[in-house]
Amino acid sequence: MPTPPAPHATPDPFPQFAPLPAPNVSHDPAQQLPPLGSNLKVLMVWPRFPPSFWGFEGVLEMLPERSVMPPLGLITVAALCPANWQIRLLDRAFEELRDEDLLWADLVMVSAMIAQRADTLAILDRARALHRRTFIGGPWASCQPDILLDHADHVLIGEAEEVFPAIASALEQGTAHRLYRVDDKPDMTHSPVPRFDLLRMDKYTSMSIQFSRGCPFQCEFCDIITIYGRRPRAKSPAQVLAELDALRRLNWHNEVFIVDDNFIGNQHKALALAQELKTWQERNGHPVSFYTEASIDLADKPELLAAMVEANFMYVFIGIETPSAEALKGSRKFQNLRGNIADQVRVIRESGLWVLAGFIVGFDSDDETIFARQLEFIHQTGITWAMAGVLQAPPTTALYDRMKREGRLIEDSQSTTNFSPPNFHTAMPLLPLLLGLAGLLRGLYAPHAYFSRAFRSIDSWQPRPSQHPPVMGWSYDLRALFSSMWHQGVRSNYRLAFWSFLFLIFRKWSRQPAKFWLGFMVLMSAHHFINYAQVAAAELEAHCRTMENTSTGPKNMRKPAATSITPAQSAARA
Ligand code: B12
Ligand code: SF4
Repeated sequence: MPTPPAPHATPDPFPQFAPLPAPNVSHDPAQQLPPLGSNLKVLMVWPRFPPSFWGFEGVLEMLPERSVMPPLGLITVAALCPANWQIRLLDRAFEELRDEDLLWADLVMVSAMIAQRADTLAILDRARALHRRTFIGGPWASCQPDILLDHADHVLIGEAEEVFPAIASALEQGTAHRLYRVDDKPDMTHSPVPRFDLLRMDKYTSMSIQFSRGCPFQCEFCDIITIYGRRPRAKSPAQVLAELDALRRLNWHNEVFIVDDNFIGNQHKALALAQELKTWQERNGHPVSFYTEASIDLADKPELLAAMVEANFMYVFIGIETPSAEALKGSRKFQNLRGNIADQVRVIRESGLWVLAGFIVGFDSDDETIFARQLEFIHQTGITWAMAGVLQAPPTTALYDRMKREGRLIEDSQSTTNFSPPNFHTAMPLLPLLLGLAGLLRGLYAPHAYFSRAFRSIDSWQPRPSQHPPVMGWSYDLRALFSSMWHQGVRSNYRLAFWSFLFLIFRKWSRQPAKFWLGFMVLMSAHHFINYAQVAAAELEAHCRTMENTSTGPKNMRKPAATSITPAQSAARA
């Protein structure tokens, strides 16, 4: 067992900000557990994810890092803990959890999203079997606390900033409750600098910071607005710069993901921050590059776009969802109906931000032509990293409530990802829906389709001189290049496409550092997208075969009509 780190003397978690107002927190008074005493030993555990497009597992195979991002929720809560608590953080992406680790701790704290369900329950159950006290919070706890109350001693619904200091002393004194529900959304100008020092920084390809929470829009399937609210709240630029300074002190000089639900939710605050970030970058020699998430109306804000580019944002994730106006209307994603999406993507790219996007099939108005329409749209816009999946109705959302009202909700669904059968009875029968999605994935990630989009999107991307890719050093870069040549150029089944694209990068972009960097990143990520799409498609098809073979398949099961996309059609399109 490794020696646990010495107790960390955390400074006052709110060093430079005003005192907190009293929070509106309610709790279940029914049961209290014994005191834990002071000087607690706390083990914070971030559960393992199943593989997904988001995990970039195929890229991590070729790099020394083990995960794409750290658990920002846990290190934020760590900064709210009393200074005399001794905290260890264990990330299950690359660390085993041993009984000794659990036995060391007085309190095991877990954060999770629904996608981490399996590992989360396993961790909580193991801790309980070893008589350890457990506390869970995060997005899953915020939307399905009842499930978690059966496995954890304490559950927090909502955000921790304004309440955790009081909960911590209640844990010490034995007055803590089992369930806390925080109704007020905290003022983020009181958020502490997260405890980045608890992280094994060399294990991550990017760091995360958060500027704002919440989103002003009202998409029916979205739980951001039910968990974090529709009124965007933000930290002050000074707080964000303090977090970046903390990362600098820890020698971080790679990408930083600003994990906001919608970075431009409050465009004035986003602009003010971007301007401050530009000055910070210039003062510090552009040590990091940024990426974030934003709504499509970013295209209509030239001043904000320019400021983001000057601050060294490189790319942006946008929830495009579907080319179907009917589906956008039906799901109340009105902001995507105000312009021509293909043009908006072009504007953003030509303004200096490369675009990646999310796509969804399975809306009530979708018929079996949707797969071909999605493929066509994504091909035309050249969106290379297209995160396509099936619609789910996350608990707490308006869609969840509607499905319940309409008697379509599958209450005991175990679906955790956008490739699991939806947790409601879809309007399109399940079989063509899942097979259509499988065909769409195969079409999108056929090697030639992927590299064709990659080339067109990078070619039309117009980075500015202010954009500086992160500098990792020659030895890191060479190691990545050789590893990629070995895994992709020698061992993969798309070798030819790999070598053609590699030569293209050197021939076309070797004098343009930003394009050269992105070209290489997109090349390496091909290993993830191409392989994972095949795995996901095969799993969907296997699932469909099982459904066909069982007489008790879901009630909306029907064989696909000829209009659904087949792997052969999608390959031909590519
Ligand atoms: C970064 C991120 C990711 C990263 C995760 C990597 C990482 N290490 O974090 C990546 C890109 C991999 C990812 C993937 C996915 N994600 Co994600 N992601 C986010 C995002 C944008 C930011 C997370 C974050 O850092 N937040 C900042 C911290 C500070 O906020 P927080 O975690 O909520 O923490 C606060 C409280 O919850 C509480 N708290 C948190 N933990 C704990 C623990 C204890 C003990 C206590 C007391 C309190 C507490 O205190 C904190 C401070 O107030 C969130 C959106 C969001 N606003 O959070 C979505 C979000 C978490 N993701 C979500 C989803 C759905 C996914 C995907 C399934 C998407 C998909 N379509 O495939 C995938 C899953 C991948 C898989 N393998 O299956 C949902 C989760 C919904 C849910 N109810 O579980 C969210 C909320 C966004 C959304 N609605 O779409 N995601
Ligand atoms: S724009 Fe994105 S974050 Fe905002 S409500 Fe819609 S899906 Fe949710």
